[in-house]
Amino acid sequence: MDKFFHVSDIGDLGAALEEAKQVKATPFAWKHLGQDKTIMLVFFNSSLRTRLSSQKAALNLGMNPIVLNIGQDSWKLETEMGVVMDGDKSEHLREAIPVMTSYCDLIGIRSFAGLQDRDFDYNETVLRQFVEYGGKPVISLESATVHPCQAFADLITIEEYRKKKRPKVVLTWAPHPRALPQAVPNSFAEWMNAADVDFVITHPRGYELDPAFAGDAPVEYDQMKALEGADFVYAKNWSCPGVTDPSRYGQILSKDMGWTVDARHMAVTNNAYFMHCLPVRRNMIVSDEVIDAPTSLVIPEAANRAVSAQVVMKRMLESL
Ligand code: SN0
Repeated sequence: MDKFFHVSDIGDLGAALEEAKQVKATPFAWKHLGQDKTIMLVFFNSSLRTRLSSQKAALNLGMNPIVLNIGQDSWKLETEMGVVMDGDKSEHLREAIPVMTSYCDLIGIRSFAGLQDRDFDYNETVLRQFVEYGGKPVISLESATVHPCQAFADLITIEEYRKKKRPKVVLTWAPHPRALPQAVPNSFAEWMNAADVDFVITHPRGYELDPAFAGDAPVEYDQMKALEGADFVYAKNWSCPGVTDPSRYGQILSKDMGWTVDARHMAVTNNAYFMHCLPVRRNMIVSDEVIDAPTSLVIPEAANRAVSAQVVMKRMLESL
C-alpha cells in the first residue's frame, strides 16, 4: 500500500476488519516492522485524535514518529504553483516535500479544505503534490476531500457494536457555527457504501455530497423519516459541497437547530448508537443528553483511531 485516501486503497473490507481485530488484540506483535523506520506527521491544521492516535500507532509498530506543525514550527508554505512568492509564505511545497520525505519512510498529512476554491480542494492539490514530489507512501490525515483514517475507525466501531448482520446507518447533517469541510461525511459515505450496511444520508437541501463519495446512497430530506429504525446515528456538520450550486461552495446554508440530534430524534430509532468523529459542539450537533447516554460511542470510536492508523501503517511497512 503506497497511499491511503480512499476505501479502495485498503482492498477487501472483511480482511481489513479482521486485521483490525488482530491489531487491537495484540498491538505490539509487529514491533519489528517499524524498527529503524520513521513516519513524518505533517499538520497544516489543528488536531487532537489524529495526532495522538497516529503517534501511538507508529510507536506500537516500533516506528519513530516526527511531528511537524506547519506555520508554527516551520516556515509558512506556499501550496499553489506559479505564484510570485512576495507574501508571508517563505517556502514552496515543491522544495519542502522532497526535503521532508528525505528524512522519513512514510508520511501523513493533515491539510483541510480551504473552502474557497472548489477545484483546488476537490483536486486534492496539496496531497497530490506529496504523492508526486515525495516518493514515499502517503496517508491522508484529513485532506481537502477525505478523512479515511476516521472512516475506517468508524467502520471498525460499527463492526464491534452491530447487533444485526446489516444494520441501518444514518449520516445526518447537524448545525454548526462555522463552515466546516466535507472530508468526514465524504469518507464516511464512501466507506458505508462499500460496507455491508443499509446506509441513508439526511441533510437540508443544498448540502448534497459529491456523487464521487455519496454514490447511490439514498438521500432523505426529512430527518425524522431518515432516522426511523436506525441502528447507528452518525452526526456531522459540513458546509455546502457546491454540487447543485458551485457558487455556494463552502458556505453555511442553514443553522437550523431543529437538526441538532436530541432525545426526540433518538426516540424514533432502533435504540441507536450515537456516533461523531469529534471534536463536537455540544448542544449544536448533539444534545448533552444524547452524547452522555450509554448508547454514545464517541469515546470507543476515538479509541479505534489508533487501530485504524496502525492497520494502515502496518500494511505500508509490509510493502516497503
Ligand atoms: C474538522 C472537520 O473536518 O469538520 C475536523 C474533524 C475531524 N472539524 C473542525 O474543524 C471543527 C472545528 C470547530 O470549531 O468546531
